[in-house]
Amino acid sequence: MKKILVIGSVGQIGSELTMKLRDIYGNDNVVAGIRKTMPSEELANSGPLETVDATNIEQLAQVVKKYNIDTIYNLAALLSAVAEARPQAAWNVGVNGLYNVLEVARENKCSVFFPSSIGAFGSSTPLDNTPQDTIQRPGTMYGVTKVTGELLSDYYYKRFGVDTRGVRFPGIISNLTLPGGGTTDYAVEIYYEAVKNKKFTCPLAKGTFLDMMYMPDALKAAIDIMEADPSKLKHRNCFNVTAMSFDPEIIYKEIKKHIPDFVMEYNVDPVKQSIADSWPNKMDDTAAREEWGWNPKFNLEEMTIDMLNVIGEKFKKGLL
Ligand code: AKB
Repeated sequence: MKKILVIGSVGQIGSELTMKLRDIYGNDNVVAGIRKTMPSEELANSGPLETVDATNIEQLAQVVKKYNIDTIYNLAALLSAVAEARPQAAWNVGVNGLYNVLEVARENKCSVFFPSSIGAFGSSTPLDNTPQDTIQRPGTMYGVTKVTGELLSDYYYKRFGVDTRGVRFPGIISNLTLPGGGTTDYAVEIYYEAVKNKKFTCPLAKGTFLDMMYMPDALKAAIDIMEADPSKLKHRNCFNVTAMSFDPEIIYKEIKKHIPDFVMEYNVDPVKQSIADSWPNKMDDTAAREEWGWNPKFNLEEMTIDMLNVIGEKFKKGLL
């Protein structure tokens, strides 16, 4: 049985991924790595919990040795908009943190999952049907950390044989833990505002198309790539994966089908808009489909029904 460490297990993806991994591999085999944010009761009580700051290599190595970890999911990162406000911190967590993870993985023979992003592309990338292998010259610190992470991960595989694998996540939409400081966060916030206030102010302009994915598919991608037959992988770091592409008008109209009096207005955030304009409209994820059977389950219609049900229930119970 795998022995897994999730670094960043209270974040948007980490909080759900840790619980999913515990379901699959057993509670005791999945260590939740936390830093400052308090974990939920469910996370804290269902399995081992350790303080792990990826920028502290001694602490990281100690936890890996203590639990005989063989697989590390490194989810520690600052999202795109916040990384523009704090570029030094974004580099430290995103690159120095990953370097430590790779070094500890090399010494302890661990596999490593690295989440890259649509942010690894830039305005000189072909933005429609963005190929798996293409120009990557991002203009944001977030993108710089992601491209560096992809290269470092490939290097550790080729040079040291560390089993590194990863995907380029699009915007992830979920209903448990809110994202913080991302450019695609609007596609989560719109559901909460539709349920709570029937009104949403969108920070991205009409016509801004971006790749998106519902959390159950994101968890599946992270787990399936780590379970994939290595002999079939021509790429490793990192695979384009997408489930849908829409602009603010399309998601607004989809929600309006269920909440007819929902209204949306625009107040464009220039930082987020310029980031979004440099990202793909839609990626080509053929390599992931061919090399490890990537096949997302949720489209916009299905995701919207599920999001509105879950958030609606929370609202009725006074939990929002
Ligand atoms: C962000 O918007 O920063 C992230 C991402 C697409 O990587 N959600």
